[in-house]
Amino acid sequence: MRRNVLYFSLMLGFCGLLASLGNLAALNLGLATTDTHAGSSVAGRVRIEGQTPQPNRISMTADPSCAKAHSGPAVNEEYVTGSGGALGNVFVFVSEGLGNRSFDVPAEPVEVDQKGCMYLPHVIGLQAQQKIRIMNSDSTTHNIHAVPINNREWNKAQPAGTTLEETFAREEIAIPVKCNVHPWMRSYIAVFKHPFFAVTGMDGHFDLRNLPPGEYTGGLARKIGDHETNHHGCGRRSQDNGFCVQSACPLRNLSHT
Ligand SMILES: [Cu+2]
Repeated sequence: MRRNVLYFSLMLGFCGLLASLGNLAALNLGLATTDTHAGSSVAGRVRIEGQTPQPNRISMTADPSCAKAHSGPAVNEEYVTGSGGALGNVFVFVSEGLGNRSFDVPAEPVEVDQKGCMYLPHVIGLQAQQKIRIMNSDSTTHNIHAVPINNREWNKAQPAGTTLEETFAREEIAIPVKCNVHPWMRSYIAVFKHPFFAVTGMDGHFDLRNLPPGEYTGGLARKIGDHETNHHGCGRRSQDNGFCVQSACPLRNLSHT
């Protein structure tokens, strides 16, 4: 049986980020090469080197119904970390190498819920023209407002228990989403023109599956922390968007057996 093995190879440092985080020690965000999977798959792990930032508490006193939905204090998801410096909520994607191929748009929508006046999940990846279905499981009204640069802006009031659907026409990494009622509510939507993207879990792990054979360049995108003052490798435009995007991480197809 033919076995395509894609091996994730990249240079730490080249695709690492260095950021100063206020009173935190310098933070080095890099990728660790990990798994080699049978089949056309590229996997790895994103982690922070150095001190792990602690999440800040969110005050929801402005809307008691939001606070009531949490059994303990709510915390922001700017940094979602696991053991060993694992960093979640990072987009990993193919940035070059797919040529002029076009890809079907998935029929299934991507879903995001508003629960406890937070977005679940906090970051969302989808393909251009794929539907995003947004629920409101809360007992309060939200106002969901996407603020893109390359796509149409939309801004909709969403009463309790309702669902709405939207799409984005063009690739954009990433689009801030906010709630005009609850200022702490923030989400980020990355729109890709192909299906080869992933969001790291709390363990920092990602898996890009079903890649056709070839050589690819990869990308990383993550939210810049509010207290970060130095963002190596991030383009100006990305910073304007509140995101750090790096698009030159080599993903090499090392073997076909
Ligand atoms: Cu809200």
